[in-house]
Amino acid sequence: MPDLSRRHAVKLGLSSLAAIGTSRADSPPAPHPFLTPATDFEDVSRGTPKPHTLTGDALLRARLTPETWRLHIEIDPTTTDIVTQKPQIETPVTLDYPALLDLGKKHRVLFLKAMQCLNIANPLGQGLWEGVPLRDVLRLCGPMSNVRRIYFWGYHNDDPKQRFQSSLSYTQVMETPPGELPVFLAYKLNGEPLSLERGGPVRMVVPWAHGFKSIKWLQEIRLTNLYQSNDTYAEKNNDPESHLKTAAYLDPVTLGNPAWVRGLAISGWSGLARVEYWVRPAGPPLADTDPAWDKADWKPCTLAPPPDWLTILPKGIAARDILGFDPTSGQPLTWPLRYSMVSYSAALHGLKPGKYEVRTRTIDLNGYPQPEPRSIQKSGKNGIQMQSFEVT
Ligand SMILES: Nc1nc2c(c(=O)[nH]1)N[C@H]1C(S)=C(S)[C@@H](COP(=O)(O)O)O[C@H]1N2
Ligand SMILES: [Mo]
Repeated sequence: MPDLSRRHAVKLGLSSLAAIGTSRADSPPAPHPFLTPATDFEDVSRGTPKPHTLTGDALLRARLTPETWRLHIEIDPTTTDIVTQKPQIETPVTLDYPALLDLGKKHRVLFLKAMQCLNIANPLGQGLWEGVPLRDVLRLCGPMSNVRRIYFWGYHNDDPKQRFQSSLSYTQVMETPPGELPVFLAYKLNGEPLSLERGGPVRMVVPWAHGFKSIKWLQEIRLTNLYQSNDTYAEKNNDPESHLKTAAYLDPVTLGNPAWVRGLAISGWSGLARVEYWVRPAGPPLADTDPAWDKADWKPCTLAPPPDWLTILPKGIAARDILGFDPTSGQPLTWPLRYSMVSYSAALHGLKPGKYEVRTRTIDLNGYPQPEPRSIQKSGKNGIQMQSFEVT
């Protein structure tokens, strides 16, 4: 297909320029890889020593190998009897790794998700996570009554002070609206067993949430009547019920003629309609109240089309098996995919020599530009990013 232009290629959904044998000067730089290799995720872990640095006997004692891993599900013994009836489950449950994989044969879910920390501006990585919905694991406990919240933590050096825990309401765990995604216990990332560094053997994944709900080295689940969130992050002055924010993250500008603005955007809770950029001559730092914001000339960026799933998905995994994809066509039901990242780009033609700054922002499906409608940074960093560059 020698005479296919980049624009045609985009229309056809061909993401690889190499595949069409062109290298025209006005082709955007290649999009970011869709899946982040497990070892390239930015790591956010606490603890001394960090659980993923344990080896040998210490690792076995910590029960962080597939052979030794156990999950305990019980009633929270500290739960107070606020209401007359005590919380109950029929049986406490201890689950081992083969039993979890066995549940996976019947209930497995696959889901593409960006991992992002509420407190760090840039996303940590994007993976194909695989596991068993938490609701199917909790069913092993038999009938429950008077449970209002589920909280969970991982291995933390057997030191309660190091515990990093999170929680969800009973309803969030047990019910999933159509088109939404269940909380699940992940045992694979990008088709491989979940590495120790990424929280293996088993980690919680909460699709809509920031990273602090996705507890690594998961070992304990407690069912409680207490209704408050008792997340470690809640105690640190964060919004414990925040959802992933729709926001654009900006790479350094690729200089050349044209110059390229590019980066990654997360499609969060409120969806992603488009990404826009704004170029202006470099100046002193722009205050949030500067009148220039009202006159800003925002222009559209182009979103990368869906990648060739056959090429990027791990062997043996079909796109139609992933939540959010059409089971017949194997194409995403929406693009971009919710809770995942998409590459964007825009060509800057004909800029006169000089110093510039560029900003990018998202517009969500309600028409709100970033950082609206919720710009409180303790509910997730979604400030507008800026890069400076010079045209010579
Ligand atoms: N057990 C445990 N789980 C944890 C954490 C932790 O410190 N300990 N940090 C959380 C936070 S705040 C984030 S942002 C994500 C980061 O996931 P990653 O290290 O796989 O990128 O892990 C979450 N899960
Ligand atoms: Mo985080």
